[in-house]
Amino acid sequence: MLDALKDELLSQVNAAGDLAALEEVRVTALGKKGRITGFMKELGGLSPDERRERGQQLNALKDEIAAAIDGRKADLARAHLEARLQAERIDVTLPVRPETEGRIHPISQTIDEMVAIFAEMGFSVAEGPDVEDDFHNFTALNFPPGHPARDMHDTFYLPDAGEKKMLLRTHTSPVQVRTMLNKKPPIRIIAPGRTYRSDYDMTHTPMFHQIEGLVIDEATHMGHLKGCLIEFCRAFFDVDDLPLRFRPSFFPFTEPSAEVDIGCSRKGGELKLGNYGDWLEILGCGMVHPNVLEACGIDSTRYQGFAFGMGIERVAMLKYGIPDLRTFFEADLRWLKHYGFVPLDVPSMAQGLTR
Ligand code: 2U9
Repeated sequence: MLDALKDELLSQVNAAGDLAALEEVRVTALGKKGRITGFMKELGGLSPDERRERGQQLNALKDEIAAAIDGRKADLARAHLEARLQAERIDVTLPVRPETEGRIHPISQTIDEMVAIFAEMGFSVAEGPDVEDDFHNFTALNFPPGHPARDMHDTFYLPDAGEKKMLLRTHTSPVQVRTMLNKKPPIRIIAPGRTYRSDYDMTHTPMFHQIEGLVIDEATHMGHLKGCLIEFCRAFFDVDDLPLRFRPSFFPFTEPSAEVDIGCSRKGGELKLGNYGDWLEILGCGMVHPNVLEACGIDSTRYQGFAFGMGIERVAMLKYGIPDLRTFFEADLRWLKHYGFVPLDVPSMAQGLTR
């Protein structure tokens, strides 16, 4: 009779398809009201000899069923793990999903290219705050109080908070002012970054980017300025014999000052860069005004230097054929996919600026 029970329970154990079913079998056989337990309870009514024999049989049966349950439990656990490993398997050799890769904005790429070129010439990158005070943005740069040049910049002033009038920098020049106030010459820095002017039309956005440069040393002269900018423009536009023209100009912070044109041709509505007789304005520059040096704590009888500035959107549009300035800041992913750069295309002088 116990043999029949054993066969029945063992077949139930082997038929249990999951841990819950197996537990049910265990309760039916070995639980408080289980069938084996029931027989155990009947032992008390037997004679001592019968009780010993029947007790040994029941204990053996109990052990065998418990062992079968444990074995089945291990089988189920192994099968469960195997199923998960099959279902959750990942193929690490598959290529990266292309849609997860973003694009580098043309402004960032252009800044990276310029940094690569100037780094090669020994310039460091300097940064400063977007929110500035009147001294660092205007006064130190030789804009006298009430001078019309201050109006030219269409400054965004912040709501009054305290005695100091704060504003959004109208150029990155305050970065150079801060560098001169904090470091002794020789100085050789570029300052790329955001700038702000209250202006919005086809060719102006209220936020735009500039890169400015500053070199201060004891004998830095106009020849260094010209050589530096000629080398920069030829590298940036990738035209070896690109002609440059320096036209006299005026800025409050430089004297003498010049605007720089590069050679081009506009025949047939197409713009080509090179020695074609036509000219295109590209940047401004000059020798740092002695008043600026003195305002920034530098002895103008001992040191002199040059500075330059250019708009990044403008040269990016030129170099990459982007027709409309305003699209730079519309955050249109289709535009970014078209004009953006792949992240691994990192500009460097050794590997090429941008492929
Ligand atoms: C210090 C001293 C001198 C920076 C310079 C220009 C000429 C210039 C414009 C180009 C187009 C700005 O983006 S734009 O509108 N900039 O023409 N910038 S010299 O001169 C400095 C700067 C800082 C202390």
